[in-house]
Amino acid sequence: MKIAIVCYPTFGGSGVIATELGIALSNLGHEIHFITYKQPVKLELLSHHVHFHEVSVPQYPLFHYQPYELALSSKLVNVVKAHGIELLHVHYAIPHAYAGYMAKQMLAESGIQIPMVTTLHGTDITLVGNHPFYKPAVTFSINNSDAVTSVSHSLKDDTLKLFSIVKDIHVIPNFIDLDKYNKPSDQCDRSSMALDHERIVTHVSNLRPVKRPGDVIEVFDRIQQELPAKLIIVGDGPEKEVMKQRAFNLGIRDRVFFLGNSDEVHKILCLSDLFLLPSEKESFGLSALEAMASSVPVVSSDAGGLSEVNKQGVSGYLDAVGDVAGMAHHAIDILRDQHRLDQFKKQARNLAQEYDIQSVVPKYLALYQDTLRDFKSR
Ligand code: GMT
Repeated sequence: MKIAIVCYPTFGGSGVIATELGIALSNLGHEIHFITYKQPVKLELLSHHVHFHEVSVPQYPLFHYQPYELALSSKLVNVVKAHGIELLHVHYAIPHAYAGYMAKQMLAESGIQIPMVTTLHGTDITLVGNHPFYKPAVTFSINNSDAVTSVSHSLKDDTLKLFSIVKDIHVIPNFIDLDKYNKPSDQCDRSSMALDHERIVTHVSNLRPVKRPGDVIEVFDRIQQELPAKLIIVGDGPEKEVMKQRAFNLGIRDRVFFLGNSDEVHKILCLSDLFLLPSEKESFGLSALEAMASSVPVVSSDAGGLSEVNKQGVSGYLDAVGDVAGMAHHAIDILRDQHRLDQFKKQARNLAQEYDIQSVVPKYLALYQDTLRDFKSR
């Protein structure tokens, strides 16, 4: 199959999933064309099965806002025509589903009919897409997709609650390449980050307010009052300086390491003992799954789809959004006793196996095949 994938090329989960999906499909012999404004961070190797088409938006002084959707839909038209693409898969509704719909209309004028699958990832529904300025366009482009998927049941429910959706939404959960995350912890060099007797707590995100990064510092502060520990923060974003200041004010700045963005998160998780994810909203929580796959238990909020991934008392614990005392209590409970920590580590890895890339990618393939068949029979 020749498939065009539209995504954000950044460190965000939607871009990671889109890229890993494309690579997995190409390994199965499909021809994949990534269309976005920069080469996706996880796309290291281009091969004859994997292509990248850059969307450029020429600057023009008249435009206060540069029209990315226009450039993207034109690029889609050109790539579909030049490479005989059979299906579009757009990740993140805004503005990808809208641009995809426009491309379909333009292609139809040239007698080319092509189906579009839209995958909803989270903030395109719960945070941004729900804004009245965007809502009609998001509703329209979801309803006019040929198939729609969401990464969790919770996100599907939110989509149906927040928008007037007439389309079926298929839940296909996010996935993980378990082999990449299976390094035994005794093979990870912890000594660069902590002393032997210290626990390592980790948080990975885009450090936006929706992740409640301030709670990460608050929870860690309570943990380190009870047991020796270090905190590693991976990622970059608008709350980073606030976090540093908070850590400084609490007198724990020397115990908190900000590593910035990294495409080697698996190496950092390998040396971690606990993962914190206290988000306000989280449709799935791919970073929590990455932690679990690395045998790292998760203490998270119970927002959105997190309870579908992190199981209470098995892979870690979930507390109400903002309940930093509860999260700290649960974190200490896991970290205090080595036997208990080992048990949680094992259980976290076992649960992550439900989301193995090998079992989830075929679900997308089956959906593509059904969508193409229905589309052709119309
Ligand atoms: O979390 C973010 O702000 C990034 C965002 C994205 O689009 O990359 O993440 C969303 O999609 C991920 C992949 O499906 C999910 O794992 C995240 O839970 C979801 N984020 C939110 O819902 C806040």
